[in-house]
Amino acid sequence: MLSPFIHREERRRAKILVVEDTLPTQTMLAMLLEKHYQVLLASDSLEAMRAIEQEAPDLILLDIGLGPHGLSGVQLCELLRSEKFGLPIPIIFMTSSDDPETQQECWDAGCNDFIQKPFCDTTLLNRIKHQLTLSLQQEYLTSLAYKDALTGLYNRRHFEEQLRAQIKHHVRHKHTLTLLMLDIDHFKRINDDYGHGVGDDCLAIVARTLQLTARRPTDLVCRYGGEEFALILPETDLEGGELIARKINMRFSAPEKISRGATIESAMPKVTVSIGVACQVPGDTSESLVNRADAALYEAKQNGRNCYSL
Ligand code: GH3
Ligand code: MG
Ligand code: MG
Ligand code: MG
Ligand code: MG
Repeated sequence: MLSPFIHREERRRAKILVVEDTLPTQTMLAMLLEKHYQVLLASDSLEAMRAIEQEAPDLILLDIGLGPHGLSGVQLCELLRSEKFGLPIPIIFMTSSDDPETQQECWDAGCNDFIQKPFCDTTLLNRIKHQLTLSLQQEYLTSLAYKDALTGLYNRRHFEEQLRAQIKHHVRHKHTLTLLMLDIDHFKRINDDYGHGVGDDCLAIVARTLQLTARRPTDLVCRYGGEEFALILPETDLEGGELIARKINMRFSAPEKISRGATIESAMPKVTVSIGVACQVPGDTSESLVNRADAALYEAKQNGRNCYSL
């Protein structure tokens, strides 16, 4: 059963990148695909990389032999599937080769399907459609596994995976990462006084406010549990983490002074938060870092709430 999300996505015209060095074949494919999709064309690996970075295609139709310049189709596919790029979109090879070894190389490089030339138009179109459907289903299942439905934030599973990966990355590059653990103050009272519906609305507004405060593209805001949130701030030292914590506290404690809409709405009950800030030190694991941020959060609660602690 597909979700409504998939039907909505399907209405958008998907972008297909055709990587083909033989001009007549390229033109023929473009004419066939343009009836159903947005078509991007590339004649070699360099043009293909540029199109991938600038246009974010939904699927790649890839020729094996790409002329004398740049990478072959198989090399390009390997590169796109490497850890560095990790491109998740479907790749379909097209080639006239009927050599089993060559075909095996394509599968080993990480393609999703393989079509031998000359191909039947109907089958090509249906295979593309099939791969696009699979990738939308995959995207939907991933969002179910890693996102929180109420706030739209990433969930604890994603937080834990990302924190482990980020700690490794920061150790390798000798950079600093800061973690904020945040808990809404006396949230039980909000539920008791206003009902769970209003409580849920508060959680969504808090989530949005956190996203508007930690604005770097690499910052990661997660719902850690019930009314607890976690912010991973890459390339950020303790001072930078403190600055974000102070901004968050300010947005919740003095909403009327804040412009640009990033505030708790006036009709909602007043919400404040307590925050624990911890900076990665040598030898840290994700558990030890979370424990220190948690201890700092506990201290902020002890210090009277609506504040942060280091
Ligand atoms: P403190 O300042 O010490 O953190 O007090 P508190 O009342 O926030 O702490 P406590 O942990 O006792 O209460 C958390 C409350 O959060 C209780 C729980 O019902 C509520 N809660 C957790 N998840 C949700 C949710 O998804 N929706 C709503 N409405 N409430 C939730
Ligand atoms: Mg060719
Ligand atoms: Mg709590
Ligand atoms: Mg509690
Ligand atoms: Mg609380």
